[in-house]
Amino acid sequence: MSKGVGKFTLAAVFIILFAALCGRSNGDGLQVGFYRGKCRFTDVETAVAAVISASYRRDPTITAALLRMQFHDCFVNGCDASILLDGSNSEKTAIPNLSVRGYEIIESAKRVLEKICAGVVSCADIIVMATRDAVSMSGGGRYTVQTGRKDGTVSLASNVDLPPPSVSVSDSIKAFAAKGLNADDMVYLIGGHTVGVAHCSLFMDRLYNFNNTGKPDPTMNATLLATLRARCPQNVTVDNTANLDQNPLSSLTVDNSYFKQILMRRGVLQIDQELALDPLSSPTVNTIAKGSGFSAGFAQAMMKLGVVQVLTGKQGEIRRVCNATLSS
Ligand code: HEM
Ligand SMILES: *[C@@H]1O[C@H](CO)[C@@H](O)[C@H](O)[C@H]1NC(C)=O
Ligand SMILES: *[C@@H]1O[C@H](CO)[C@@H](O)[C@H](O)[C@H]1NC(C)=O
Ligand SMILES: *[C@@H]1O[C@H](CO)[C@@H](O)[C@H](O)[C@H]1NC(C)=O
Ligand SMILES: CC(=O)N[C@H]1CO[C@H](CO)[C@@H](O)[C@@H]1O
Repeated sequence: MSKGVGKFTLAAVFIILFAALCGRSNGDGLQVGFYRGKCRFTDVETAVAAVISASYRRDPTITAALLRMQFHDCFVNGCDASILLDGSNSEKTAIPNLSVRGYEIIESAKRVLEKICAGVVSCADIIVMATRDAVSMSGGGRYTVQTGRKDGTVSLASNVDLPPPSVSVSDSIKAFAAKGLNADDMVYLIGGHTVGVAHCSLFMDRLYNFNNTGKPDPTMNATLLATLRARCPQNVTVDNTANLDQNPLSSLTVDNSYFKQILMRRGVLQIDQELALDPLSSPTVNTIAKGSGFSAGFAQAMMKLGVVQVLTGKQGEIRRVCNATLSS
């Protein structure tokens, strides 16, 4: 009995020590409505929504940009806006960042807030609020987000270890598990590929020379193969893009259509197709494609993504502009 308690206490001490050493938690210190009453008479979430709504009306592809931004920010060093920092060797400069877009949208929301209540709202929270707003404007349902994140001060290209498009489902599950996200969370989150595009260079191998066979990926739908080959010819200097959700009526909508497409072997990236084929993920893919639970499941997974290794309380800082730390 006492031995059991001793073990438990020891385990608790280790967990606390570990958390203290890392200095980062998954969500402790965050709350819904953290900014209520903290920005004069302005409601912070309404102010962010106004900026995002105006941007969205000009360009509905911002939803894809913001989703990818939140994924990259939260996956690399936690949701601390480190992806926004400029610098000769910052995360932005790493190869997978080459095509992350939307920095200007976050910066303009920040400018609006700084004018009303300077030094109050973190860039890390703006990313999460802005993404939530864009998802709801794109038909994905509105979810509640917790706020109270602080901005990080470190951004290193060498910290960027995002999974490549050829990642296997089992390795991807491991990468998400390392962030406290389970296999179902992963499937829902990669469902973010229901909007947005990928460059030909990231799936060319599947069209012409899969796994050095000199042939296309046998798992790709023949109709899709022809379409994508036309869009991505060999030996050209331009790097075109193709929609990740190959249902043309739904490529700007956050819904379960991506999952229906991958069941028809119409996944664009290797990981997209593997999700539907691998027994580790295919049951969840089937459930999402055939049911009505995508919005709720995606929302829940986005909330979990938004609390990965956040800085709160006395940790971190509130930047004045999102591309630079206070001391730079
Ligand atoms: C194993 C995990 C993942 C891999 C390997 C992966 C890979 C990729 C790749 C290669 C692209 C194309 C980039 C380009 O051509 O410039 C892309 C785009 C995108 N990804 Fe993912 N991704 C993953 C997970 C996620 C997650 C979790 C989300 C969000 C919840 C997400 C959202 C997006 C979006 C929205 C785009 C389109 C961006 C745009 O149109 O600007 N991805 N992803
Ligand atoms: C690629 O080829 C290697 C051996 O040439 C094989 O072991 C591997 O399973 C192949 N991968 C895929 C995804 O087909
Ligand atoms: C493209 O270039 C490669 C050499 O880089 C060559 O082997 C191949 O035949 C070319 N393909 C076409 C379609 O021109
Ligand atoms: C391939 O895609 C077409 C639509 O373009 C679809 O009708 C067909 O069922 C798909 N094939 C498979 C094997 O799912
Ligand atoms: C959008 C963005 O900031 N992209 C950067 C990614 O990294 C390269 C350097 O490798 C920069 O030139 C880009 O500006």
